[in-house]
Amino acid sequence: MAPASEHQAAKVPISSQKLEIASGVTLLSGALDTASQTTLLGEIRKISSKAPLYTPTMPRTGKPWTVRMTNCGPLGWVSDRSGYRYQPNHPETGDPWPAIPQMLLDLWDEVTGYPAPPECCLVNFYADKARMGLHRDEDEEALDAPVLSVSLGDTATFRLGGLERKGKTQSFKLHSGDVLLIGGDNRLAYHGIDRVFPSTSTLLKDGGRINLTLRRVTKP
Ligand code: MD6
Ligand code: FE
Repeated sequence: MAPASEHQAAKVPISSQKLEIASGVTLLSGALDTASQTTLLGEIRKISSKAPLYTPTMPRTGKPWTVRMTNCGPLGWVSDRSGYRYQPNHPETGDPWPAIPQMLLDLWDEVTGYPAPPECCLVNFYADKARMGLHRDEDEEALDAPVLSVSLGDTATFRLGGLERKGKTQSFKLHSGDVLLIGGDNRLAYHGIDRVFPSTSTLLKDGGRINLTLRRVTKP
């Protein structure tokens, strides 16, 4: 066993297949191998048993999202009639969010090199018809940190636009085990999920897709 003071190699083996989609937007295709995906899924199941997935509602209209959500980390991102915000407690149980699994903290360090850990890991669950409209991740103060996303389960079409809502967009698929980084010039780019393709992965026993987004919220 290595002494605790010695540098420890990240426990998550990541592949070197890097695709630069746009400035500051990098797709690490197939970054997590099947074993890591299974381990991570087990961690997410533990999180959702303590902090159950719930159906958030849209600001103002109160319309339900098609995606169900939960969080881990000191701060969770929530959406309800009064708006979007980060808060330390689950909106339904009132409990603090569970901790971010160590393997995700290691992945963040390895992939982002950011000098402080993520404070939020938003867990999005997509059943068959769920989708996510074009949006920007803009509720964080630490906009110098990228957002790191991990996809598990069924394949989805990710749409990436630019800094203006009406600008040109491109789309590409996200597969189970893919890691996507959005930062730099495009940290505030519009993006969303057009659709999920059922039965394209066997990772989730009952199908569907999980996406995790790790964010640094406050300035370190
Ligand atoms: C999703 N992802 O993949 C939704 N945001 O289901 C996001 O909204 C996202 O993948 C910021 C950075 C990367 C992302
Ligand atoms: Fe996003």
